[in-house]
Amino acid sequence: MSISRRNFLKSSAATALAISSNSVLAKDENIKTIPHASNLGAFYADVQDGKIVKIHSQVSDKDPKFPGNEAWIDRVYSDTRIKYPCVRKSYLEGKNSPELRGKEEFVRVSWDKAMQLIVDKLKTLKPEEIHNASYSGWGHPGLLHNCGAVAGRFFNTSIGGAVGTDGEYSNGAAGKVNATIMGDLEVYSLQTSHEVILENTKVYVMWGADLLKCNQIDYKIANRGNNPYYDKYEKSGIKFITIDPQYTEIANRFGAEWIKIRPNTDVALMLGMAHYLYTSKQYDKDFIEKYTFGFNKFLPYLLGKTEDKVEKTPAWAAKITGVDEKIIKALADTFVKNRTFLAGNWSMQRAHHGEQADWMLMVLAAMIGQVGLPGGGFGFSMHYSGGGQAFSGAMLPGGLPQGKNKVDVSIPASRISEAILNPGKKINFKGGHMTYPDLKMLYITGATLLGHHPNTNELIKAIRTLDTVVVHEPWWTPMAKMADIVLPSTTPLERDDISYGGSYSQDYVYAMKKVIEPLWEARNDYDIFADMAKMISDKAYRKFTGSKTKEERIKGLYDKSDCPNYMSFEEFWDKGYLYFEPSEDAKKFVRHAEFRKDPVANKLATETGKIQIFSQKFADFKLEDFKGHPIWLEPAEWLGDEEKTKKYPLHVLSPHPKYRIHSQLDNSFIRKAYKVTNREPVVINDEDAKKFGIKDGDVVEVYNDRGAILCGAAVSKNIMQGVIAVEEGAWYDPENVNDEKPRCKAGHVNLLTTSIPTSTMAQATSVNTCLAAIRKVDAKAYEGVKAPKVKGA
Ligand SMILES: Nc1nc2c(c(=O)[nH]1)N[C@H]1C(S)=C(S)[C@@H](COP(=O)(O)OP(=O)(O)OC[C@H]3O[C@@H](n4cnc5c(=O)[nH]c(N)nc54)[C@H](O)[C@@H]3O)O[C@H]1N2
Ligand SMILES: Nc1nc2c(c(=O)[nH]1)N[C@H]1C(S)=C(S)[C@@H](COP(=O)(O)OP(=O)(O)OC[C@H]3O[C@@H](n4cnc5c(=O)[nH]c(N)nc54)[C@H](O)[C@@H]3O)O[C@H]1N2
Ligand SMILES: [Mo]
Repeated sequence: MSISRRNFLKSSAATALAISSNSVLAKDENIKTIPHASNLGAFYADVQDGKIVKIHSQVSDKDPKFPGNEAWIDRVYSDTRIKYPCVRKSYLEGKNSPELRGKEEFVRVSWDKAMQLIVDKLKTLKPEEIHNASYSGWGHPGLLHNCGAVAGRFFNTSIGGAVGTDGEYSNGAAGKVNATIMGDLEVYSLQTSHEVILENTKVYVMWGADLLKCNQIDYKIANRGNNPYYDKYEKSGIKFITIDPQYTEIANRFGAEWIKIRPNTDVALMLGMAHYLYTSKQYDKDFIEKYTFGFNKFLPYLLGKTEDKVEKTPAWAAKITGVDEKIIKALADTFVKNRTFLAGNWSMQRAHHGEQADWMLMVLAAMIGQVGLPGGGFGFSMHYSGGGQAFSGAMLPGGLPQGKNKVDVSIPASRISEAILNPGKKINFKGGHMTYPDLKMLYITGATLLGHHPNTNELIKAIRTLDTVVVHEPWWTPMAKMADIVLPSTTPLERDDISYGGSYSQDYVYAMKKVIEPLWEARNDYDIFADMAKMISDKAYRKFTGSKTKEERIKGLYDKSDCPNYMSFEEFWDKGYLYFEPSEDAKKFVRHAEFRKDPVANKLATETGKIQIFSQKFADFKLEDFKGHPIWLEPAEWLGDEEKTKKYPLHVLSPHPKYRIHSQLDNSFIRKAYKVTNREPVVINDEDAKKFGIKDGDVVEVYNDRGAILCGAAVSKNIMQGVIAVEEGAWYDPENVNDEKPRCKAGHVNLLTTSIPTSTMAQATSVNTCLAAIRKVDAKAYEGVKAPKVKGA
């Protein structure tokens, strides 16, 4: 994933500026001020007597009020730190009893013992029997200690590899479609710059894109550099429209017109608009002819001349989406008559048939005809990692090479539980087939399967059938508690590293210096893997380390970039950062402009070199739920299903958390800013709350056939009726572990979500396709998640 997220990087000239820090340098000579950086931004840590006493932002942080970094102190010294290597009791005694995972006590062991247990187990297994679920990368943005990279390198260099994950949780559906349509994934590509938007855009559509919340953190180092632009957006006179079941904070700030759309029905809305643009002859015929392929194959479907005989009129779309027919037409009129930018989100494709959403948005944009014009067209990453910021063009330090994985089977992200439970089963995937391997071991470094994966009860059932589960973690997360062998990792503040940010601007390189010595018996993932490689063989050790020290690696990464041309490593390491200022040209970047200028010389990397409204490749897959052009398909659970909504009347969304990185920070003081009754809030419309007899601040149970969670009610007018939202990432905390499907005290939403795939093509996750019911309950006060008791500690 880290590679695809960077693939837009094309090196060009860059200027580097060394600017002075605006940080308040500590006056007290007993205090050392040390630069560090994380997904939450770059900062200085003040250290006194070996203890962190204060965190303050670096100059690159354009919104130092964001509380995330401050929480590092809390997190580093948290009671939830894993202090020693631990092994589940039965596993240590050789009885295993996998069904006791998550129910049994842990026993403290020595590092040697813990690592020997793992290495002995690895020697009995084939690489195809090990699932390395260290996917994602949110574990750590450092270029050396990136959790996924070190784990991958260990498996590949020491034992030939392991089974990975195919497709991601972020863009699982889009990731299997967009490149065929546009010749580019689009979701991780450089976006039209803010300057261009401010100068040219008249109508800005936040198609579910939460520009503020989602941009607070970065896949690399956050700079919150979009925030000053939003101050300008506010005063720009741009008309903002938000198409979202929720009225977000940024929509409110921009005074956006709110189109309340039923979740998972965007494709119908887009089809209704397309139909209207076609029949009112307002669509851009010239653009369609010159830049796209297959409109004539899509048209019969739009006009009801294919098997389904349904004309996709605005009236038809109104019934499905809940958006008035007149409004659908008025929106289409507005889009086509003004310079309009469509900012697509990612959560609408994290739903059943999510493949269709991105595809149809691109078709609609093509019909509007502004793709490649300044401030027009579409972008799928304006809400992510500082999308819209100008790219510096600098060649930055790269990452730790992972070596070759000889195992050629990866499990589609939505299918992990099913794969564990059904070894040898054959399924459709990417137009072909795949067969599930016979998994025996689950290995996790820097991710939390039992946090991010849908349908937690199904997952736990699957995990309790495996032979061995290993987790490296700094904290006692719910995933760590479900393991057999738990290794205490250092937090990033306990080791040296290097990284850059933001993901798109790529204008700062940061020294992530060790702030304090590792606490308790915590060790770096890198060193743990190096030691285990040595226990496997001297050759494995040499391959893993490349016969280099960590210091040599960090300096090596720096030296192989543009950085030394501007600052010596020593100066950089001392100062903490190096800045490359993006050029004036970079600030004028317009996505797809080259293609628009000359679609022959700059043809897209697609079947025809044009935008594929129709793809023969996809049509040839001959699948029921994925065709040669975008189509509307009813989701498995939605508000338009009269039967299912009788029992479960509310659509559950699980958006990304405002105050966390997924599950990270749920063990910090930031909880106080948003928890209700110390549990995850469930946002519910005020009329719905009345209907269900719920008041703001009540403890409620949200439940369906898959599971049940306790939440604190947050009654609001900023969510439409029929929809509730529980942010993903609360730490799972079962009431009674011996129940078959224990209720969660903390509000971990994935107990409710479904693991059905988006389609038989992408097999991506569908977490936003979820119905549930709600009721007020009496419940004991909740104290929050605790570390388990460990024998011998
Ligand atoms: N319902 C629902 N579920 C979702 C989503 C949704 O929208 N709704 N979104 C999905 C998406 S897009 C994503 S990207 C995933 C995110 O899923 P994850 O990436 O699994 O989420 P995090 O909670 O950030 O997990 C990172 C873990 O790494 C640990 N960690 C941090 N530093 C280190 C270190 O140095 N070493 C080690 N060993 N561990 C470390 C943290 O403590 C944390 O437990 O969630 C997915 N799940
Ligand atoms: N603060 C913070 N920022 C983050 C993250 C985080 O954990 N914390 N995670 C990062 C990661 S890994 C990712 S993948 C991205 C995720 O980016 P997204 O997936 O785009 O983010 P979400 O918060 O899930 O959803 C954004 C908005 O989409 C709306 N929405 C949900 N369903 C629908 C629908 O069917 N139609 C429409 N039109 N709107 C819908 C929601 O109400 C919400 O307001 O965010 C990144 N940014
Ligand atoms: Mo993500």
